Amino acid sequence: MDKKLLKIGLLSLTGLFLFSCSDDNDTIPPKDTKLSPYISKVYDFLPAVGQFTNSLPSFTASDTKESMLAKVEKALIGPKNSMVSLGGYGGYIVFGFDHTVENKTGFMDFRIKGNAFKAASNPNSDNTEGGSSEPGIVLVSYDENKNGIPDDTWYEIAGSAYNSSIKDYEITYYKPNSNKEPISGNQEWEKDVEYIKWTDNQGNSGFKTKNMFHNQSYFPEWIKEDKITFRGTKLPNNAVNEGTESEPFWVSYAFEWGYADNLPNNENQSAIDIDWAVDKNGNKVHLKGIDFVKVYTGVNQEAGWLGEISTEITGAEDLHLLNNSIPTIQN
Ligand SMILES: [Ca+2]
Ligand SMILES: [Ca+2]
Ligand SMILES: [Ca+2]
Repeated sequence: MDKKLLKIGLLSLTGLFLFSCSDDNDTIPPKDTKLSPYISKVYDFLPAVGQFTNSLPSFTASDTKESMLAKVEKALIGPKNSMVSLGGYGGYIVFGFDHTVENKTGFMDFRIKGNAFKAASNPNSDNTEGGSSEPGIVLVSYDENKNGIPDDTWYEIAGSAYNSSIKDYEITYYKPNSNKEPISGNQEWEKDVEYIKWTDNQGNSGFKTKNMFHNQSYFPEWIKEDKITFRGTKLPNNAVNEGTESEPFWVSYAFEWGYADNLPNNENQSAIDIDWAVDKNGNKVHLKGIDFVKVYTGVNQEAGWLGEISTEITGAEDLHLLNNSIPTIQN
């Protein structure tokens, strides 16, 4: 027999053997039921006013809410590390997994990845934990009605700053008039200090400044309405000028635990325990697992020329599917 034919014969025999083998073994899951430990779908995205709004992801004149959502999905689905920015206070994203993330008692369950980092160059030697933290508040939801969409009850993850936060905060941003003459500020970088008007329900109001580093519109351009309102819990300001008035050195400090884009992705306390969830009255709830996650920027503050505190998201992961066992923090 021709050697080549023999080889084909053996291969097809092997194929038959493997086929019959896997046929008899139902513990090997078919490929299409393999679960992803990462974000599988993005349901909603609306950044607030910010210097990276309309640029992470980038808006073009033909874009709509749907096409912007598709760009966010392209950036975040799977084990990638592309980045989207939620802009200033209230800007949000809603995403989900292709399975229910289990709440394992005593363990962290999932992690939302961001670009927070720690830096040693803090001029204030009493504070070694400085760096860039832009905490986002996390909400979780279980698909109670099993319809695959996030129309169920949301529960807030009560992180370490929950008790020092303002509940039921509300802020409205007014769409800027692109023909308005910019009002430059005292600092060279302050291109327009009366750029975007805002008011909140605590009696505060002001303008968000446009800086010289980012020239696109800071108001989400696919929104046709002349104002947008965001509601939620507001965290205390976390950025401090550790320099001087003339030589500012802004440090945005991390909260201890329980937020997105707050601590570096490789730190255990950047992970979330579903058992930290509370209902709208602040009472602890016990969820067996969660299908959907919402994150919104939790701080309404500008850090000088660094711009607003804006939560960035680079992905999310189910720690259990990744066999990453992180004991929870007792609280
Ligand atoms: Ca847990
Ligand atoms: Ca549902
Ligand atoms: Ca960030």
